[in-house]
Amino acid sequence: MTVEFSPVSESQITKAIVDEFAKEFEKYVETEVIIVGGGPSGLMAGKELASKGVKVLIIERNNYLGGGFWLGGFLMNKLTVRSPAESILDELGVPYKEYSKVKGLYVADGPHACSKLIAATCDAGAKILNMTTLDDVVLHNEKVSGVVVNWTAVSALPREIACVDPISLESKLVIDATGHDASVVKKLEERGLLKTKGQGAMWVERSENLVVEHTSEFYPGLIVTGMAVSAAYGLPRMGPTFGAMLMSGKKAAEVAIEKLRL
Ligand code: 48F
Repeated sequence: MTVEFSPVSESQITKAIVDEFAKEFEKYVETEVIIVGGGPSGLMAGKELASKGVKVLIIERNNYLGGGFWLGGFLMNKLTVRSPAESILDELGVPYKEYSKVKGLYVADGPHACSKLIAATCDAGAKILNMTTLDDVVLHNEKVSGVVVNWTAVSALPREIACVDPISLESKLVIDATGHDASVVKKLEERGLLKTKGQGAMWVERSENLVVEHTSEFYPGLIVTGMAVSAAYGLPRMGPTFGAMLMSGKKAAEVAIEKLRL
């Protein structure tokens, strides 16, 4: 096969990237919802919000999106969801099967499920800022009103060789979807504005129901979703099963839409 690609210079490629990045970035410096963390709960929340026309930006410290959703657990890339969360796999077009020995326990391929969720979130219109790490929150009149971020490459360097100030992005709401770390919530705890209970020990059967139930506004302007809910409220952990992450993301989007309407 021979292919004749259209003509271009090196500088034109650079300009295309700079122009388009700058245009989009400028548009998202102020947004309706910022989601910190691009794991299953954050992606699901982003997909739901964007599909309802909400302007949403997902901030992810890694180059790749998906968090723990690429793998089941222990480096084995079969993931599980429990009924009724297979309905979300149906929505995303992820193939799965019921585990022959346990009714209501479904198994799917991690890479397939994760890439479908990422694609659905992007297709819905959520914008992504990856390689970007949360540094702090913007706090106006005791309400979370945005985030302070820096490039992950800068954040990862020792302070003494990387004195680069972070920048702020404003939003009406922030969603903490940073998983076990609950990084956004912790910024408020460091200032004595709230107290987290810390994640409890493993108890999958209770944990999934409780995480969805507790997905809520944890502090004015700040909604928690996914394992950040568990860390914030002191709920048991659940290990490598993801139904509650997807359902919690959906609920976080509902809570956000409700707040945006007020
Ligand atoms: O950890 P993660 O997958 O969180 P989740 O959506 O899902 C948890 C499950 O994967 C699993 C479980 C239950 O099934 O126990 O662990 O709650 O995704 C969190 C994402 O947030 C990013 C991190 O890189 C990951 O992709 N993240 C964490 N801290 C920061 C961050 C930060 N400070 N700034 C930006 N991104």
